[in-house]
Amino acid sequence: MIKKFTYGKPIQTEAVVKELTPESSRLPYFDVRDNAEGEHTCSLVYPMKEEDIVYGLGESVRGINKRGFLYKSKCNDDPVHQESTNSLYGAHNFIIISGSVCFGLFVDFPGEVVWDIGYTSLHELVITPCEPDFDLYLIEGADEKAIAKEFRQLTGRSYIAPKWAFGYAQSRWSYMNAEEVREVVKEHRENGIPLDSVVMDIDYMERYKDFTINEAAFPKFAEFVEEMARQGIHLVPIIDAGVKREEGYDVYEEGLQNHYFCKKEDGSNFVAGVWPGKVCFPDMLNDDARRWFGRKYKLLLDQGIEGFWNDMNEPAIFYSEDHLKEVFEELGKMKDRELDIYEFFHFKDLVLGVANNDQDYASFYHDYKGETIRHDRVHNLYGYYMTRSAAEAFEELVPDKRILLYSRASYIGMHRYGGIWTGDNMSWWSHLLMNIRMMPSLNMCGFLYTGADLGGFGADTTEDLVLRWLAFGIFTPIMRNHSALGTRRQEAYRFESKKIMADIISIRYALLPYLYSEYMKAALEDGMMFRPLAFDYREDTFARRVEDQLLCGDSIMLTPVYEQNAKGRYVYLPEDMKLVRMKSADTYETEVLPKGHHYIDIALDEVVFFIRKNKCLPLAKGAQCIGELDFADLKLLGYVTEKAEYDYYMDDGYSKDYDNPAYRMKFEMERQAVTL
Ligand code: MIG
Repeated sequence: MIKKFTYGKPIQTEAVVKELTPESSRLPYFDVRDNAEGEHTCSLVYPMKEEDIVYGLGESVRGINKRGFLYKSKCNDDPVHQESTNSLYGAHNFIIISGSVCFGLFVDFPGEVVWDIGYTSLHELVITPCEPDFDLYLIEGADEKAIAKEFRQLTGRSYIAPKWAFGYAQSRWSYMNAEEVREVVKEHRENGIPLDSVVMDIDYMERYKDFTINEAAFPKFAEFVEEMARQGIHLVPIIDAGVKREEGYDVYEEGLQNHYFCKKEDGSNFVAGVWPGKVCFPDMLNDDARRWFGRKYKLLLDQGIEGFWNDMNEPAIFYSEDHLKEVFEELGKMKDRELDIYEFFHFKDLVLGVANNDQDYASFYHDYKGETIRHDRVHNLYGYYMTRSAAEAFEELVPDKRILLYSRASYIGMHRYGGIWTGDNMSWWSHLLMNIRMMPSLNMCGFLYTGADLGGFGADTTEDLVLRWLAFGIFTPIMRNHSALGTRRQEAYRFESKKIMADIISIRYALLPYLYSEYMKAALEDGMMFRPLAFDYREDTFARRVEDQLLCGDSIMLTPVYEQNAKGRYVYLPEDMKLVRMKSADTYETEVLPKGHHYIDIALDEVVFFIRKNKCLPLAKGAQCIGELDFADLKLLGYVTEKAEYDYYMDDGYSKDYDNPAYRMKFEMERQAVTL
């Protein structure tokens, strides 16, 4: 049951797809506390009981249980984020409180929301949207899964990626030219490392101009796209939010003429510095500008491209033209003076504060639904509407085909238009753990097509980290190895253990019929592919405490290793389960283990997961790319004491008639006798 409560006059976000009449009664469970006089904001206060767990907040730091920290919903580009970072790239204002009572709460507000979840006071949850105008949706249901499902029905069906986009993707900032891309593909193929796509970072463009191609580096682009396609490879170019300010560049000129760019108070275009140099930001919130920008993707679609990633759309701002001027003036005044230490710190803050500056976010405007709205008030919608711009254009340009699309910034509602990768992580073990813990909360918020940069983006990775991260990444819908400019190369073939990497990656392909089927069912039935243990084993006290194991789909439980030099790990089994230890796509051992605590050895060259009781999953033979995977040659792997049934979903991976019953099949497994 969903109840809507409206405070003040909220700006519409279009996160919600159902119309509800706001309640006239008071919001239950919470106290509404007015904050300091004159501020006109209020906080929602909930007294947490000892046993309450708070799930949710999508893309954010820390645990599956979000208690004990302060989070801010504010799309933020922080490539060296860590445990103490309050905001990441997405803003996902949905939580489920689970304890003596169980309910969900969605705060639909496009500006900053502060979530103090037992930070100021251990047992108090205090939610503060930075303006007094917002919609609240309170969701009650039988359990966490039912609540999450209702929420997803409220916000609409999740984006569905094409099947090929479930293959392994290799990325790097940047592969500089066609030769380098060919080399990457060749190395994968020669070393038997499966691969479905190569991701093109900003250097494929001509001086970082959206919808251009650097002809010198990628001559005859359409032919190159085709050459790759013949090898089973999709190229996935990046699109940045900012449009280079350059006379004669058609995208800029058109935007200028039609007033499609975000403007300052005086009506002139807001100018920021990002990769292309000086840029203007298309007003993605404006219907006309959005339609215009979306249609630009056609240039690449026409050359055979079938997938994109949208970057820098928080939007990230290295500096603004105006603010930079001010900073230089301040610095000028300091130049020949002897600075005391505090003045020196001021100097440092000035310089470091140039990027993603709050003052800048409050200095440009959108033309949204006929109103002029200052950016900071709708900040969290920008990446959402950029991705929507592309998705709506695809719907119009290629209505019968799924196009791969994922974004860096996001807000709930964007999940209908594209997936997200979780932005710039680091090659840190703690970020592997963060990736694991984030999967359920992302799924809860509708982001099913998602994953982190495997191996870590920033900093030099290590071989064992890549192995362990791949061993987890084979389960996440986006399975992309990506790393930053200047860091150690981390393509699988660069390492001594490339044979092991090939085997681990090939396990992804063996499991793909299961993983794709589970993903599709989650998308079509508003379910969660990744769940905390406690969502399925509600009454189990230990399951409620587990922070580093996940249910993945209906049949299996994951117990990834995320610590360096670990030879294995402690695992909690909430019921008897069957351990599966895979060494490659077709080599595995199994063993039934009783409910309880175990220490499980897991070597660097293995993938371990557990099959739940009376569950099974289809297993394919490996392949070098999805196109070569034989979906007709499956075998069932199960743990059956009585009977197991598997609901299999399989389609061609391109078309959109998702609800066609021909895509559904039931597999049954009786006490180890296999019937297909
Ligand atoms: O300021 O395009 O998150 O994946 O490699 C960095 C270069 C811009 C940030 C993205 C990252 C990408 C990088 N981009």
